[in-house]
Amino acid sequence: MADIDALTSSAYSQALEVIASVEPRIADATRKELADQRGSLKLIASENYASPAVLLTMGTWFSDKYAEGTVGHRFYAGCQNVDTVEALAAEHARELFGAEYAYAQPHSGIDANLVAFWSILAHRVEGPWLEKAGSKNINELTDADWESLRHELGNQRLLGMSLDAGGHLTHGFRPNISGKMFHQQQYGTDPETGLLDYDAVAAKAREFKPLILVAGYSAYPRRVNFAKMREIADEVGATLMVDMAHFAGLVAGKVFTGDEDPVPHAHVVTTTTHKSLRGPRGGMVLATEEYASSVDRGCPMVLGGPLSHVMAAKAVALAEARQPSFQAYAQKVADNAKSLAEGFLKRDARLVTGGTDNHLVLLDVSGFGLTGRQAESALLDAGVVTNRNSIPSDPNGAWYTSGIRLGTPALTTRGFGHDEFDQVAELIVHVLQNTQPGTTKAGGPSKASYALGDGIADKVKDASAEMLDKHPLYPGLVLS
Ligand code: DSN
Repeated sequence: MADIDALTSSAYSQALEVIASVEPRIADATRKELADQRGSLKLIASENYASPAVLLTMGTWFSDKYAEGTVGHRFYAGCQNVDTVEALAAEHARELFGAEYAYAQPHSGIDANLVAFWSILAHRVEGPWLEKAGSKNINELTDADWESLRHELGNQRLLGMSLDAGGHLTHGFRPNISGKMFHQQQYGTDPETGLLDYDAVAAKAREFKPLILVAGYSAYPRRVNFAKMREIADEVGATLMVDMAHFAGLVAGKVFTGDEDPVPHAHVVTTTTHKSLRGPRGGMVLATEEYASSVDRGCPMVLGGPLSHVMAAKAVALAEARQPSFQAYAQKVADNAKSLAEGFLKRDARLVTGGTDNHLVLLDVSGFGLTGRQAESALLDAGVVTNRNSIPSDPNGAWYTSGIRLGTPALTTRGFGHDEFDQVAELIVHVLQNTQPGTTKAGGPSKASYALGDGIADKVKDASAEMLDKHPLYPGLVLS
C-alpha cells in the first residue's frame, strides 16, 4: 500500500518549491500558515482542518475550466470532466444526507443561501405568477407585466432567527441583503433560558405569515427540533429553509437524527462544506425534488461560474464523511463540546443557555468585566484563536459584543479529548481572569483596549504547546 504520509510530504514540499520559483513570499506565507495553525489552539467554531486529500484536490487544472450551467447542460464546451466531478459531489451529498437533490456549486454559505432564496422565490412566486399571466416565458412579458412581477418578487416576507440569538446575518439581519430584499422579522430565544421557544416562533409566524421560515444558526449552542419548525411552516404556508452550515458534520455523522436532522423536514437545506463537515471551503444546497429545477438555476442566476476544483474537493470530502470513522469523529465533536462547557461551568463562567448539546459554546465574558473584543484579543495574545460574538440582548452590539464563541470541530480533528478540553477551559478562564479592561484617551472605559497580566501569555502558550505537541496537525506531513 502507498505510504500516504510520504506522498503528501513530497507533494507539498515540491509544490512549495514550484510556487517559490515564481513568488517566494507566497511560498513562505504558506509555510508560515502551517506553522501558525500547528502552534495555536484553534477554537473558531466554523473552522476545521481538511484532509491532505481534500486540500490537494483543490490545487489542480480544474480551476481553469468555466462550467456555467448544470451537469450535461453547460454554457461552455468541454465540460465532460467537470460533469463527472459535479455529478459525483452531488451523488455523495444525496447519499450522505438522504437528500432528494443536491447542488454542489455554491462558493460559500452565503452564496448557498442566496441560491436558496432565489429558488424559493422562483418556485413560489415567479412560477405561479407566470402561470396566472398565461405565459411560461419571461421574455414575452410586457413592461407592465414585468413591473408587476418585479413587485411580487420584491414584496415577500422572511422570518429568521435574530443575529444576537445565534442566527446568521443572512437570516434577515437588516444590514444584510436578506434583510433588504425581504420584509423581514426575526425570532429570538427565551430571555430566561436562552433557548428557542417554539410557541413564540409559531405565534410570530402566524402573525407575520412569511413566505420563508429560516431555521438554523451560527452561534446557538443547542439542537433544534426541525419537525416542529416544519409544523410551524406548514401551518402558515411557508417554505422551511434550514441553514445547517455549522452543524452539517453532526448531521452527516448521525449525531443529529430524527427531529434534529433537517433534511427530512425542510424543503431546502443550505450548508457550507468546510466547517464541521471538514471539507473544502464552499457551499451546497439540498432540496426536495419540488425545488430541484429552481435550485439548478443558481448559476448564473446568482452565482458566478462554479469552482470545479472545489467541487472535486467537495466530492472527496463527502466520500470521507461517508466512512464510519466520520461518525465517530462527529460524536467526539459533540462530546468534547460538553467537556468544554463543563470545564467553564465548574470554574463559574457563564454560558449562554447554561451549556451545549452541539459543537459550540457561547461564553458570556461580561462577568470578567470584559467585552468580547477585549477577550478575543487577550486570548489571541495567548495563542488561543476564538471569535467574539453577540449574546442575546447584547449591550455591546455586534462589533464589540459580550461573548466569545468556541467550537470543538478543529481540535477534535487533531485528537483532543475530554481532558484537553477541560484544560482549554482552564486556560481560557485564566487568561480572562488576568485581563483588565483599558481606558480611552479621554479616560473613560474602553471597549477595545485591555491589559493582559505579565507572563500570562507565555504560561498559557507553554501549557497549550504540550497539548498541541501531543496531538500534532497533519502528523505525517514533513516539509523539506
Ligand atoms: N463565518 C461563519 C461563521 O463563523 O459562523 C458564518 O458566516
